[in-house]
Amino acid sequence: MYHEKLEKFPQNFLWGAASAAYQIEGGWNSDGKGPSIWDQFTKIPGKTFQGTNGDIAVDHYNRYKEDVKLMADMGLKAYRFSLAWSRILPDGSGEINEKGLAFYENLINELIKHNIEPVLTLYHWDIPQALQDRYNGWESRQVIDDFDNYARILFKRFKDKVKYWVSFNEQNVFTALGYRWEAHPPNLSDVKKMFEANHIINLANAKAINSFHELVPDGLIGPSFGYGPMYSFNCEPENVLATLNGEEFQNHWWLDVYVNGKYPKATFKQLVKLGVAPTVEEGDLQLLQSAKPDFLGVNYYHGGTVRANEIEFPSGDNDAGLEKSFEATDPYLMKPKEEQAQTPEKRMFSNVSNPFLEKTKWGWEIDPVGIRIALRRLQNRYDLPMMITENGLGAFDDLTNERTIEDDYRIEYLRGHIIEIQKAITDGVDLIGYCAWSFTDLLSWLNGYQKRYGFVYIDRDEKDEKALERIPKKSYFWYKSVIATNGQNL
Ligand code: BGP
Repeated sequence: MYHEKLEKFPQNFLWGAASAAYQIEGGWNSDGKGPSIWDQFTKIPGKTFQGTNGDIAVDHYNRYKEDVKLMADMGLKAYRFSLAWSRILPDGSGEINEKGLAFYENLINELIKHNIEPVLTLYHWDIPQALQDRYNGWESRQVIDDFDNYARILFKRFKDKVKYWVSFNEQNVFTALGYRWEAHPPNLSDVKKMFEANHIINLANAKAINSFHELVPDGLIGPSFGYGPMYSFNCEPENVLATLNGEEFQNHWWLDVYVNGKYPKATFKQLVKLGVAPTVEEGDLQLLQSAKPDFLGVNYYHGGTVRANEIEFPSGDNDAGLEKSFEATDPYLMKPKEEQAQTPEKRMFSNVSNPFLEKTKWGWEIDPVGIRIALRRLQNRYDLPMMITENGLGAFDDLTNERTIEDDYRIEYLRGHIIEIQKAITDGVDLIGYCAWSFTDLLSWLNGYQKRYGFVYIDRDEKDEKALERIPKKSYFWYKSVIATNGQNL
């Protein structure tokens, strides 16, 4: 695609930055907050880097005014943050904790006072521990009403102040890490449970979106999906087919449900054969189809490269052979054949490294062009307005003797991605805004405080909170000028 001249960013483009409650707030039991699954999980030895947790995090709960002031001085147009469900409903349902709600109301008022558009995420991974204990959280259909109740409290309270709402953050990531890889709470490795919980989350998402449209007709709501476009390793047709499978299994499996209320057929059939497909009850698909998001939130860090799996399957490998291993004919009653069922993608594709891309210190591919590919593919397939709700570089930062942070590498990363976004806009993509991850440094879920993403340095480390001083980095001043010139000074 050739453009003689790139188009300007739209007027009112939302130049933003993002965060999540558990990663910044601290105050884990302040003012009546109940524990979330993360409060419990991070205390299990060996689960997080050097045993770090969000008990204090970067103390945003007590310092939000200082943080909003830094946003205002930067000229930030939008700030995406999440609410901790257990701050508002310590028990998950029942009595509202007014003090918890007041914290968010004050934060929102402070943002509005400084002309910063709040982008409110309902759920960024921290379900109340009480609901986990009561009925295993997302594994039970009871959670659908409880989540809706929580969401409705917020819709009613903030409908006149908040226009942009995100329902779920990276459902693909928290279900996989929580139910398959034992890396997030609830710390399980059970693929069947992952697909079951995921389906229930889809229903909770749909129900809450319907409530939103009833209660906040002028607002916009959508999920934030962790999207990574799939590339074929090469042009060998088997690999191209595998890439199709990869895109379906890793991405369309969620996005098709959000937008069209349907699971992609090929993947669903595979899961049925393996006995790990979710239980779809009567009425589920109608609910899913009734709740279309108004926009798609896109979290982009990197994509993935795919080729056909070269593993040897048992002789005569085919679906007939596979089916013999099941005891029942009703797909929902089939017993998963362990090894196959725990790795359902094995027959569809395998992930390989991309020789053209460099990686961050944590092994994440750096691929600015991928953000343009992502936006183009999503626009074509779903045709909804989009917002980049996360994108950024995790890096070690050094505090110099002059107490500055010269993070040119972060500027280079962000600049590269923003240029590709501008190209995507010029291509015709409908993009509302861009929220870099993150505004201040914060707790990386599993990587402690040393993996930093912020425009603002927070002077603390794993062992010592120190004074939690806020120090704007070089990238802060760079982004300030990007915003001031609406993307002309990159
Ligand atoms: C996304 C999450 C964010 C954030 C980011 C960086 O998946 O939505 O909450 O953590 O990734 O991840 P990490 O801290 O693991 O580098």
